[in-house]
Amino acid sequence: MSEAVITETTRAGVRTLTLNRPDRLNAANDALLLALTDALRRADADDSVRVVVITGAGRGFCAGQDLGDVSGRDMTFTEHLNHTYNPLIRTIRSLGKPVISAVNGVAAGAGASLALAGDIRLWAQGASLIEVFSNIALVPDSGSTWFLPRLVGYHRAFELMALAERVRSDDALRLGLCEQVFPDETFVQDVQAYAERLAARPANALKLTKQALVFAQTSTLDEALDQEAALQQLAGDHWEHEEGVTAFKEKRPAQFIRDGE
Ligand code: T3D
Repeated sequence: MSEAVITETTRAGVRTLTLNRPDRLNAANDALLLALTDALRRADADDSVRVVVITGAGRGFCAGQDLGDVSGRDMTFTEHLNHTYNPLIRTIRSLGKPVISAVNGVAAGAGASLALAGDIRLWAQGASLIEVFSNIALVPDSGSTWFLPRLVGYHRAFELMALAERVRSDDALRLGLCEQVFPDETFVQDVQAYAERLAARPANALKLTKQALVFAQTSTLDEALDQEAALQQLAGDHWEHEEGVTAFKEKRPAQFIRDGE
């Protein structure tokens, strides 16, 4: 049996996790979801990994829950979400490294949530996103109700969810659902180049920046200011900060990758 998630790591510290059920547009069964969460946790624990990329094999990114896998399941919907999708989304958000959702094709249902959950969202020209849940009379899950309205506002989110409208890449860029759109033909190379650029940035500072941003999304301004002050101490005490300042004074590019890190 082929692996549900293929793991590859480059020398630059980019770990790519490829959902690998291409004949089902990478629709998620439990094996895939648990393998992906496990792979993310491993990436977090591995000091040689500086950036994580999640993408899909074949023409789809992820078509959401595998609908062939639902009937006869011995879990309720609530139990299933708490067992599979929710730990996955929480792991992405709490991961101490940037996670790129590299959306190579259609992202539907929980696959749309996965596409939105990355810290950076890179799309291929031919990619699309569908909050498809209402087509099968379900509620958007895996974080879609949290991510989407923050990006497009309540009303647009409701419309996209109620009508299960397909959002194509040009609209996704306009609506803020992705940061970059790359040509289909060069997507893999463009994502890799982007990820390597990110991997050369100061890893500790990026980890703390993510922590601060995630915290601030549910905090008051006062709480965010306190959190920034605490995290700035951690950043300022780290060797990366000294290197950044020294490089500035010496008028050379900062070197944020050290041997053995
Ligand atoms: O705990 C819980 O269970 C609740 C959690 C729910 C989370 C969810 O994600 S609910 C939403 C589940 N997903 C869907 O409802 C999406 C269903 N798929 C589609 O609507 C369409 O396939 C797409 C719009 C995504 C793409 O359409 P298209 O025309 O590009 O491709 P296609 O021909 O429909 O699909 C290609 C193959 O993939 C096809 O198989 P075949 O006929 O070639 O053998 C199709 O059946 C299969 N496929 C696509 N999506 C799924 C799937 N098989 C199983 N489950 C899928 N979700």
